[in-house]
Amino acid sequence: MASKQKQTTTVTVPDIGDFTDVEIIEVLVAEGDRLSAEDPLITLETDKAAMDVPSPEAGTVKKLLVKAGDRVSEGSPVIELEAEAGSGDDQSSEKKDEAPAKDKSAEDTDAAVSKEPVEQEIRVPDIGDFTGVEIIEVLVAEGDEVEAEQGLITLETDKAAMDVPAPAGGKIISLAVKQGDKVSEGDLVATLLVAASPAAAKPTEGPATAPASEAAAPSAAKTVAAKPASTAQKGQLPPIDEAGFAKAHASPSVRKFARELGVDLGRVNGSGKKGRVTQDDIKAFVKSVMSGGISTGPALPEVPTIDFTKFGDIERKPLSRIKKISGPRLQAAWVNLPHVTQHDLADITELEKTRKALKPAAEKEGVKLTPLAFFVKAVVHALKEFPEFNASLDPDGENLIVKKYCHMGFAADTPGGLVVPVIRDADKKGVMELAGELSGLAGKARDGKLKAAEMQGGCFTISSLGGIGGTFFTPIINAPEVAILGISRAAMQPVWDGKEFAPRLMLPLSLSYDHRVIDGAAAARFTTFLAEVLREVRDLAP
Ligand code: CAO
Repeated sequence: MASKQKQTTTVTVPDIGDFTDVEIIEVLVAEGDRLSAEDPLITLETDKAAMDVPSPEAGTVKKLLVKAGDRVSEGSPVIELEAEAGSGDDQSSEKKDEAPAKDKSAEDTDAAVSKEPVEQEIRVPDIGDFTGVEIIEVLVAEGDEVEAEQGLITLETDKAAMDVPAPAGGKIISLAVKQGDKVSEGDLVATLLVAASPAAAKPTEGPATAPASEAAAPSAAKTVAAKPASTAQKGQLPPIDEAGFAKAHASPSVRKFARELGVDLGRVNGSGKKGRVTQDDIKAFVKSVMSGGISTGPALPEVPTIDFTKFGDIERKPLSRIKKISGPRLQAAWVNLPHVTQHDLADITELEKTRKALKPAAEKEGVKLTPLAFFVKAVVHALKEFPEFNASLDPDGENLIVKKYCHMGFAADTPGGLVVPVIRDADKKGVMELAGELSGLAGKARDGKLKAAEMQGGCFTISSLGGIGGTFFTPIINAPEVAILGISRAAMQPVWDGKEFAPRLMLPLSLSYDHRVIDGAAAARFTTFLAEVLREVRDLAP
């Protein structure tokens, strides 16, 4: 045994992706604390994620080099750690020895499986409630060598197309179907001569949950139900939702572990301090999914992957960082919230006169008074009148969380993509102050200088394309908000006043709302009220 010798090392912030200057929201240790390897030291929070920095080895905290509120980047010192060199080394070498030993035994188990090629009948797997489903394409021919998971036939229902893949690598010795045939679960597709490789032999091992009779069946001529490639199965891990993964509270090593297993961290309940996800939580999650204990819901049908180079020259341009972050969020909102959009027109003829009259005075104050400031103020009034629009649904869908504050988000178009700065306490501000904040935040957004806090806490979002053009559109709700107002370009229109057509400046409004929370009647009342406030320039004083 090595003699225990004290050794002081400085623990620094590891690679935390593209983030710099990240705030420490919590320091989890104190000087003198004894730590085990992987114990969390500090929690960092970006606008996208909270993450812990763990101790790389066991030891005692000799000196704390940071405090809550400090900002750090990769390489910033966190603590001085007095490690016991002997014990630390022993531990890591033990760990190193352990892993390969496990791999080795796994290989040995695989290698011990039968060396004889075996015939497998491949049958149509569980395809839900569908029967008599048409085979629109046969992707292989008799005599073809196929790899595990390679598609054999494509089925098409009125809802989805799906492939039936080979459960193992091998040679197709006979095909039982042809294009145009109609098949149901259990129908024979093909017979496969499975090569005697460990991978090919895997199905004969049987999953732990397989019925005893199946697990004990002889390996020759075994019937295997293949999995359709594009439908979700019980016992199949759900795809990773990047936004949820990024937000999950876990250390870098746990994140890495989750990635290796393909686990969506956002779905795992953390049992650690403050809900931190641990390696054991991930293992428990995987076990639970595999045994069918956690339902992962149906997978979305996939968009076909196309090799565009077959049709002409292409250029591959990476998406901006903002687009990579906002894309999954927009998609999550689109697929999780039942959107309905209510359209209306508001007469802003008088409002525009008021704005034009006030504009020179505003300019003297250095403020650009655009119509948007009035729209924000009018929406604030509508939110006060209809508080269920200033709310979010509980994640379990049981309660509505109505907010007593009113922070207004607005979509801003920037060279990097769409961002949503938030005006705090918009209900406590006049039109002139709102105009100042709008242009200040929009300028910062365009320069990429918005702070995370300036994009958080929004209650409702306005997306104005009025400066650009268009009539109506369907904005996507900035979930977990429950509604968003899209505003298009105002235009002069002839409006019947009871006696004649009068030229009026009409503003197109498009209110998308979460139909789980808001009824159509409430949405129509909201836009009608909003149009009235705008028409009468009611309570819109500067
Ligand atoms: N109708 C007619 N004219 C309008 C208008 C409307 N609804 N809204 C703005 N305008 C006019 C303004 O009056 C201004 O003209 P003047 O200079 O003559 O006064 C001009 O259009 C330009 O306004 P702006 O765009 O500079 O300022 P804004 O306050 O209206 O908007 C901001 C600021 C940040 C919202 C805007 O620049 C922006 O980024 N819009 C895009 C938002 C977006 O991408 N939404 C889609 C998201 S997907 O849901």
